[in-house]
Amino acid sequence: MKRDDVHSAAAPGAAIDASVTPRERQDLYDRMRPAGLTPLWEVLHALVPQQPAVRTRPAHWRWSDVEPFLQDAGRLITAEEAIRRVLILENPGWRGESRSTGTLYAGLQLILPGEVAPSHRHTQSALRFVVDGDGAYTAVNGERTIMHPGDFIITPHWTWHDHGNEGSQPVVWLDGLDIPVVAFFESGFAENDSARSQAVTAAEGTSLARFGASMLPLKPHSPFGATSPIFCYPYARSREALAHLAAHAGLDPAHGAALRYVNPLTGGWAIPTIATQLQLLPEGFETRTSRTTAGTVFSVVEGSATVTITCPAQGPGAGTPMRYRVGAKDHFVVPPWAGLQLSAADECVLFSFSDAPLQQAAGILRVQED
Ligand code: GTQ
Repeated sequence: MKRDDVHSAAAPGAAIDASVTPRERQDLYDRMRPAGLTPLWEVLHALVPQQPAVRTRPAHWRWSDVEPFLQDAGRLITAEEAIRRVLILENPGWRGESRSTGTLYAGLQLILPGEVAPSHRHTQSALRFVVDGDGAYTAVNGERTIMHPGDFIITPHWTWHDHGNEGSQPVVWLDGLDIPVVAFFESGFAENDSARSQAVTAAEGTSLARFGASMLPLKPHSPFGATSPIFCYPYARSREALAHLAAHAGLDPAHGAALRYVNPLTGGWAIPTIATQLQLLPEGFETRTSRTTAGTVFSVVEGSATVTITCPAQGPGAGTPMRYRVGAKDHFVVPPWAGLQLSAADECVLFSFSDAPLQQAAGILRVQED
């Protein structure tokens, strides 16, 4: 009998008992299955891989491909009936599972003038990044914020939130949620509000005035627990900061001018489970290749770039670089541990989110820059 037939999972050099047949072992496995037992040594290499076993694939959704489907959805179902009229950016490696990466959900939500997406709350944390159109609102905890392209808005876990559009344009934003994480923990709760839209109890801009002027209230106050008390980070401010840094403060070779969104009460991530950042690449800037175990969803805000994604040496798509030419309002996914290189054709601004805070908390985040 060949050694490999008997000991498929054996470590090199391991002592082997050649008198045992594969059938004897299979019999044992068959007998123990009804007892709820299974042998680790048959699965150890898959359970504890030497390199990340990545199902997430590189993916690109062109705005010109997506927008007509959003328009069609707008004709065929109301926001109220749908509750949330969203087209999920489903990763080809996770078809049927509503995931953009293994841990993150992303979708594009459309709300037409006059519509309301009714108030509800859930354990999942959500971010909104405004992609197209102006004048819709999100309400969180009694405060509304009017959405402008590029604004980053948080709906903290277990807070009532509703969306509406009292403007004159259709509005589309990117939804990012930790849905797969909460599902993994089997810990999701949700409730519908008795009110269609929650009552407005605070003037627009109150949370930003209280927490977003590099100042904090004199008395301790943390309305959303571990989540940032600022629930709208206006694009105009973030972009101005990045433009200043790009012009006057030098560029990070792997990221250009880049800043992360912060919880001003802790200095930590704005959302406890999701890292969010904005970066600006000057015209012609070519980043160095970087990779991180945190799979990432990108939204192109302005400009255009060539994105080169190189998957790890093992697994589907191994080693062959994928190259996307991306423009404003496009979305793309960089899988965990894939190399990412960006070349800006013209000045380019990118928003992105990942599961880095969870990996950091677990001590498993790896980042590599060439
Ligand atoms: O707006 O609350 O894309 O609950 C998916 C689930 C959006 C939302 C989504 C949600 C929401």
